[in-house]
Amino acid sequence: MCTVGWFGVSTLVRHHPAGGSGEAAPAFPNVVVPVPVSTVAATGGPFTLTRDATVSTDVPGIGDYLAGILRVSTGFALPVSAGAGGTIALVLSGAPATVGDQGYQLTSTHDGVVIRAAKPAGLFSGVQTLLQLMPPAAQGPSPVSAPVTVPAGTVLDHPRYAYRGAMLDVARHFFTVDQVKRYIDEIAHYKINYLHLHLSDDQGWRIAIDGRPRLTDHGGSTEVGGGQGGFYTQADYSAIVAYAAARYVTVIPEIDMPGHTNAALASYAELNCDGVAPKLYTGINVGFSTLCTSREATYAFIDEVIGQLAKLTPGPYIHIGGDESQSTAPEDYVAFVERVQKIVESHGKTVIGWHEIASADLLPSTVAQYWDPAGANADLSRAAAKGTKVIMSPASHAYLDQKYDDGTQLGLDWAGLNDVDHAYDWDPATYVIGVPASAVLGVEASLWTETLSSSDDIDFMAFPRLPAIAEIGWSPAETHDAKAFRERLAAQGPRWQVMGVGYYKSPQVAWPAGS
Ligand code: TNX
Repeated sequence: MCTVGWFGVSTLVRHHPAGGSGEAAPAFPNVVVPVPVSTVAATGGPFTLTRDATVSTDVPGIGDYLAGILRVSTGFALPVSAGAGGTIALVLSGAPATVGDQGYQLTSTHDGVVIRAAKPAGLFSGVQTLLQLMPPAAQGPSPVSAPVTVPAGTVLDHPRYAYRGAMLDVARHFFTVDQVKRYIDEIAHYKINYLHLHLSDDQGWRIAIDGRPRLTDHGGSTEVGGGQGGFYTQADYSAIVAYAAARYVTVIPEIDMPGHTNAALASYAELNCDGVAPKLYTGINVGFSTLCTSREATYAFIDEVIGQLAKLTPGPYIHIGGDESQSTAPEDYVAFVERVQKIVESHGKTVIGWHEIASADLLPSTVAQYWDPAGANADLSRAAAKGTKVIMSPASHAYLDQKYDDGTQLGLDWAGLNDVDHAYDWDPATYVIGVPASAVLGVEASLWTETLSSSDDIDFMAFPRLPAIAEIGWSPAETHDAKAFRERLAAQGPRWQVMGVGYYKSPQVAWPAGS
């Protein structure tokens, strides 16, 4: 049987001699996104999953996750046991030191697959690679008769950046817990390890805060276009956090302030300098709202909100927004950011804010998230020189809400059109003048939802660009190659097809027939 028969990507059929054995090993297939640090093909494979296969694991949840997917697609029992010795073995020892905390080593032979890592997060990433090395149907919703194979070889892999995020705006349009879980599953396939939830904006407040019922009853009651909105109870939110954690994704809650706050201002009059609550807002213009930065009531409110969010957040970060505060005087803005940083710190969390916060004196731990396509920002480079870490989300490349081309029905285009080649065509280490490679914590793909209201809309805008940003965040700079990336991406098409993930069939990619 042909070991790489399903791949259908031209470069995969190249063969090269295997060192010394005299037997030819097939080239390792170029199908994994993000591309691993190194892949070496071996002879004697492939591994074929059979009815009597077992999974052994040092981390029960990861074994169950993998077996759960493969049971659905094969109908095999795939019992999961603790320890070693399974046909597929997930082992927390013996990995080379280079894998670090998030990497892994995957070895596949005729007899089985072993994934080794130092930490569970690494094992989970190895499992994603394993799934992508199997035929697409292995991730499908019903049993298939075709064999599930894995090419023989070794993958050694670890991320370029520790932080690889995806942001979902649940404020402009509300998305249910199940819709967010669906997106978590989708991003986890590409080794994204942070989900940033934009929980409040002018058009809606989406998280219940004890003692502040109007935030959700009133502030959560609408969305862009005037729909009914919605919000998460704290139990809902905890369910999202737990679901994400089981996929090694850490949730970062964002409460955007002092601008982008009309929903809060409409809910509590005391947050307004004139003491008058504005009407709810369902348009898409920005820059008109601000919390009253001179009122103590504002800081009491923020302390309550951040305090409760901190308790719901096992991860280190709370995002305070800070973007486009065009209705806040610059000196008030600076004082506000400096004070809110301390509130977040007092609740034991680290601040992330959009890069405008760099006009303030930042705490050493505070992280700035860069969004401007311009690639230069004096405040940010000054902060970076003093040690501020930066997450890169330049809108022209990493904003998944921007249109692919002139004909794209969904999305906005203020940062320019952004087809997949363009989404992939940048380097976080050199993007912002004055922000050196050493200051870059990672990357984030942002999905704003002014024009998006369903999971189909999310899928269409996120795929295939989210994998482009994921690869920029994970893979070594030396592997960056647009043509090779397009080939890997093409191999994802059939996968999305079987998983029911609708995607934009960018003409830049030679999608296999039928995907
Ligand atoms: C800019 S850049 C925003 C969002 C919008 C988005 C639409 C930044 C941090 N904020 O408020 O939703 O553009 O593309």
